[in-house]
Amino acid sequence: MLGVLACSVTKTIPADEPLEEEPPPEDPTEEPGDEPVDEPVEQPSQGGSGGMAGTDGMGGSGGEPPLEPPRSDVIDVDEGTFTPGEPPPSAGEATFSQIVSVVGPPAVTNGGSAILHVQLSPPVPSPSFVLGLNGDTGYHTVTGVDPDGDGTYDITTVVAAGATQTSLTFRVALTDASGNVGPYSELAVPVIQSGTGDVKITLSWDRLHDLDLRVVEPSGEVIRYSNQSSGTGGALDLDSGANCSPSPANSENIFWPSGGGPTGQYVVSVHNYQQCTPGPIDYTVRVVYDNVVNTYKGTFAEGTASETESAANVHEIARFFR
Ligand SMILES: [Ca+2]
Ligand SMILES: [Ca+2]
Repeated sequence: MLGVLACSVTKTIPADEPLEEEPPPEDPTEEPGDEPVDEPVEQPSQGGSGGMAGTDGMGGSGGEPPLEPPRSDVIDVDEGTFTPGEPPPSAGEATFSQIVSVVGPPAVTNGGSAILHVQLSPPVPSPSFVLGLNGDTGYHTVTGVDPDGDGTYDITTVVAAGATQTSLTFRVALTDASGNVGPYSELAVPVIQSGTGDVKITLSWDRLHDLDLRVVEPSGEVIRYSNQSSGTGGALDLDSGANCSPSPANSENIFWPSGGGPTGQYVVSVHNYQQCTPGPIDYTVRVVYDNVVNTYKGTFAEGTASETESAANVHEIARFFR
C-alpha cells in the first residue's frame, strides 16, 4: 500500500523532555535532551519517553536577529541540511551502491509527515542522500537511517502546514564520500489538503494502524473521533485508521480557522486505539499556532492498543497557551 513518498523537510528539532509516561526503548536516532533554541516556552508537564520537539525556523526573541538558516517553504527533513539552489547534477552511476527503490506513503497531508524508504544494493553504512523536491527553492542533504538493518533507509520529512500543493515530487540520489551524486529516483506523493488556521495539529504515522488525535480546547471541550467539531469552531477534518480501514495519508488533523481559535490552554494527546499490523507504531505530531511550529515524535509499544485508555496507550503530546 505504500506508493510514492512524500518528504518532509526541514528540521525536526531535537528532543526535549520525553512525552510518554512509559519510557520506550532507546531510540538511537534521537538525541535526547537538547533544547530547541527558539522553542517557545512551554514544555510537556510530564516526562515520557521518545518525545521530541522541534521548531521550524520561527524567530527567536529579543537581542540581535537570530541567524536563520535557509529552509524550504514546503518540507522539513529530519536531521537534514537545506541548501538553496538547484540540486547537484547526477555524476552517473555510483560504483559503490545503487538505489533500488524509493517508496513512500500513498499520500500525505499538509502538516503531516511522510517517510521515504530508500532501498540500496548493496547496503552501505550511513548513506548520504540528496533529497530534492520539484519546484522547491533548494534541496536537502540527509543521512538515511536503517534501525532494522534491512538495507532500506528511512528519510523522514514533514510537509509545511501551509503547503498548498496537491502533489509533491521528490527526487532522491545517493552520494559517495567524494560528494559524487548518483542517479536520481523520483517519487510523486499526492497531498490531501487538511484545514489550517489559528491552530493546526496534525498526527501522522507510517502504516495501517488506528491512532486517534485529540485536543482539549480552552473551554474543556474535547475534539476527537467521537466529537469531531467544537462550539468554538475547532474540527477534526482528517481521520484515519478507523476499523483498520486503509487511509492514504495515515494522518489526522484538528484545526481552528483563522480568527477562530480561542485563547487559553490547549492539551494535545494521542490514543493508541487499535493495532492493525504487527510491531510498535511510531508517530509524529506537528503543532502549529501563531508563530510557533513544534514537532513531536513518539512510539507506542506493540500490544498496547486498546479502546480502554491507560498510561500505556494515551500519550500527552503537548500543552500550550495562546
Ligand atoms: Ca530499514
Ligand atoms: Ca484514528
